[in-house]
Amino acid sequence: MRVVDLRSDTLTRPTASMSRAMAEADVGDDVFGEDPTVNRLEEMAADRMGKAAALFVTSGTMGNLVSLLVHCARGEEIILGGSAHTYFFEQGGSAAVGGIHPRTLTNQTDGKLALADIEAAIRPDNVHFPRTRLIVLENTHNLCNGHPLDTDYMKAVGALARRHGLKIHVDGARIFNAAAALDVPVATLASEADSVSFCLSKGLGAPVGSVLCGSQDFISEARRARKILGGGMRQAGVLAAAGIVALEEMVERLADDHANARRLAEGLAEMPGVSLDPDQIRTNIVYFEVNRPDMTTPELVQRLDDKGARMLPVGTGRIRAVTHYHISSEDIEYVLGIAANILK
Ligand code: TLP
Repeated sequence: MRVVDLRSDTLTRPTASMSRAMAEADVGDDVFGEDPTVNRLEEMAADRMGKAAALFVTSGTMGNLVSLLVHCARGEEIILGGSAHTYFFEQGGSAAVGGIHPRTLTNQTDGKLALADIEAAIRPDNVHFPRTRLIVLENTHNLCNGHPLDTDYMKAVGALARRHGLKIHVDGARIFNAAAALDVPVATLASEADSVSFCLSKGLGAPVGSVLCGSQDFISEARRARKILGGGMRQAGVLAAAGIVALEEMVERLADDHANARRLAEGLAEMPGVSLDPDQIRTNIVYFEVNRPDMTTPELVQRLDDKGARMLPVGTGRIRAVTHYHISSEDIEYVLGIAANILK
């Protein structure tokens, strides 16, 4: 049976040129700093992100945790959205591993944290309180319809952070999608961030890995934090090689994923019982809800799956579909056909 799998852009398998690059990668021991392919990927990533240095890490989760461990000491506080991946989907790693206290704010529907809310959450110097150190933003925002955070917003948060002596970490798992959607260089979106992590293994299609970018001093400390978490990967050039191809060949095509997501959203929005505003879909993530007397959300997900349209139930009542480079515009029409049949 033909299956169109829209559960996540993490499902992408390496392209032919990635497989070739992995097989031919020149490698060395990266814990000694001697893997030429990892070093090249890190230089490329730092350059793209407009930062001085970068570190190849196993995953987005590790990139975020390493960053938090470097920015904050035990007992210090981070401000982040209650819908942030770092808060919601990373096992509470900041607290569990780093003793870092998360202070959550309500995300706006577009993934932003209201400036007034951030300002109000910053702790005054008082013996009762943890010290606020860091603001964590997410771009694009996974749980908020994959919404991109724009340059003006980043500048405003940057000014606020500087006023209060705070640092900014951006979970930029999909920041290249944000840059494509907003048509700005990714370095512009990252310019206010003290650190930014991005994933090679999502829309960019590499099989494994993320990169954390920041200043030289920050990355030196991050290298230590990665090691204590068991992330020193030795001949990691076999993986980094795919990451280099991802940066070279997979960034330009992200706009296709966005167009496919938009088409999917427009099609779904017309079906009876579906609630979804296609104008909210700016990148490659589509969420929708279904309110029908004849089927529950899990039943709908199962019926779609049975016919070959695979999507992800998220929380109670939401369904997520993510486009990526294995998904063609024809696949979208196929999925819409299946959904129309079930929801007619
Ligand atoms: N997100 C995954 C799941 O964990 C939900 C997905 O399928 O979308 N930041 C953001 C914004 C993410 O969406 C993810 C992964 C991560 C960090 C973590 O990356 P990994 O999975 O590489 O640890």
